Amino acid sequence: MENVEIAAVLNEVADALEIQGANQFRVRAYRNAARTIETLTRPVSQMVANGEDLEELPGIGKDLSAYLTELCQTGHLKLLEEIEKSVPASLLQLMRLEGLGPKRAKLLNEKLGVCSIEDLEKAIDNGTLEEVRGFGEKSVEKLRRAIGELRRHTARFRLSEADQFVQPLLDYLRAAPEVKIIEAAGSYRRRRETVGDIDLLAICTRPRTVMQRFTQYPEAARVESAGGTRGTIVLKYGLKVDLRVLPERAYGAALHYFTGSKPHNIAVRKLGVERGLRISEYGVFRVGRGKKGKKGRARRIGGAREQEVFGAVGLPWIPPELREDRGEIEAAFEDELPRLIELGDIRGDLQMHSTWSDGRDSIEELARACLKRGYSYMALTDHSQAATIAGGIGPRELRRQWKEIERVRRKVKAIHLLRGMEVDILRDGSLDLRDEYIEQLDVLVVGVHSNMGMSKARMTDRVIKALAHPAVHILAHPTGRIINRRDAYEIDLEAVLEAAREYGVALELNAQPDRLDLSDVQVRRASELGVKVVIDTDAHSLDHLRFMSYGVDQARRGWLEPQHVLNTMTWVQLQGWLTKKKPAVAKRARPALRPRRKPGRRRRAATPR
Ligand code: DGT
Ligand code: CA
Ligand code: CA
Ligand code: ZN
Repeated sequence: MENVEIAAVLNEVADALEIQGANQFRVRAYRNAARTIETLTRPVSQMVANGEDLEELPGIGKDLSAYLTELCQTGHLKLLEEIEKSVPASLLQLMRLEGLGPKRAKLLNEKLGVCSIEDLEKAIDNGTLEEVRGFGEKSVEKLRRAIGELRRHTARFRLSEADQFVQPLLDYLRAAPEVKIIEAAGSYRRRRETVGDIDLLAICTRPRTVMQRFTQYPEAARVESAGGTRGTIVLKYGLKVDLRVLPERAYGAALHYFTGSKPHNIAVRKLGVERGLRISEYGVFRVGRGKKGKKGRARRIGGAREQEVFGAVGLPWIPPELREDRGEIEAAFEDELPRLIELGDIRGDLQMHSTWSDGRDSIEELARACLKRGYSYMALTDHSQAATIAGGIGPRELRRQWKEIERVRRKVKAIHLLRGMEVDILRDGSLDLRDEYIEQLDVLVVGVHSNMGMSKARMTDRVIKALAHPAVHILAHPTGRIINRRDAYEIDLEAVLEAAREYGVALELNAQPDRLDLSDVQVRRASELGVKVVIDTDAHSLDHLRFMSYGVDQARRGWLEPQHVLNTMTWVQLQGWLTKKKPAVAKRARPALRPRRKPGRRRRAATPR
């Protein structure tokens, strides 16, 4: 069992308990445990198999440790089955709707007998939902939207989810000596933010043996089809995987074909036709001229390697991330393909949260982890106080935090630790921190975390007003979308980009795999307009720092080169970029400042107002 599956079961237990009205502490214990498991770098099942002590993990006590062991060994949890007897599964499904927690789901069940999303939809349509206390016109509209979103979104998997399942499967298949080459093509190889299914391609000495191994994969829930060279399984998690075993001479052509995208393939095939070539998943063929209208014989001219496909139509090899027929073929002809950014170009991470707000790890741990990743700088950006659910911190705590930052700076000298904050953009576009504090930050990240339902015009004004503040460096997660869960808020991104350029603000490409905000197309537009992009992990734990690779994948899909990205700068360059903003703020902030204290006299931290 994979960690995400285990975490999902624990969350189900918590949901079910909550619907039953169980003790809040008990509910929270399961949620915390789920979070622990989710962010773990090693498979719990492996720890169980090794007989390791699970109680060493944070938030895992004796009971939970026993449940985890049971789950890993049997794939089931008796406890959940017991609890679920009294809670219909469809009611649990209801809670996947954005904005509908266990309490309200339970209320709907009791008042209207709503047991499923279909029931809820009926209750919305016939107006009975609005009669329930606490469900005004607005929240009903929100639920209607949430149902639409859930329906539209659930068919695809996030790339990070796919990674969790594809990598172990590849390892499993590679362990067979008959497998010479195996790799994943399709949208997975193009690093799309979500994937519909996984397309594996292989070269094997004994296809049947490998196909058998594939269909016997322990994580498969069922086998949809299995032939001599082609099979399809569905993993327990719901992800569908195709495997095709290919002859060596066609491998490159098949890799190109199954990597796609379809529009890219069609464009390349058309180029082939213009040159008297037939390009398919079987190879590249020169079509002989047939006599008297008859089709001539086709002669194979390539197909073993992907380069041969591109080369046949006069193109250089095109990186998979660009293969969307968004101008990559034209650019390749002109020899103007971008020099795409790589993970190794990243020199620091400028958004992360520590235990001071809603992060899980301390500043020192974060600093050491960033150093280990080879970064030369990093910014700590805990939430400001308006973000109450995210443990936002006020000025008094901020001052204490700065002392802690000083301490860590002295201990972890090899990395430049920037004093930052992720400050809320309030409803009216003002910032959730006074200028006298803002002035003392090295990096100011701003973002919208509340009132996301505003009209497009108001939201756009709100964000642009914030960007106009002279100290702002970075706009975090500019559209607010959460993949498979929440649509972007209404905003005129083009206008925001124009403002960002005018005010010299960088736009974030938030690398959290469920955000990836900005999207590939948006990030490309930003760089076209000359707006700097910053790829941040927005890490809430040490483990999240690795999400940088997802940000880089998305940036590559957006044609970004290193010079488009703020955090490829050297420390000296970055310092220059950051401090450009300083003088303007200092001027604004000065009137609010108290008289400078005399050197040598200690003063206590300012109290928040
Ligand atoms: P997905 O799975 O929805 O995330 O997207 P893909 O791109 O992986 O698409 P998929 O799995 O349906 O097919 C894999 C690749 O096979 C696709 O990217 C291009 C190629 N392909 C599939 N159907 C066609 C087609 O009708 N024409 C052409 N030219 N290529 C196709
Ligand atoms: Ca696919
Ligand atoms: Ca497919
Ligand atoms: Zn944020």
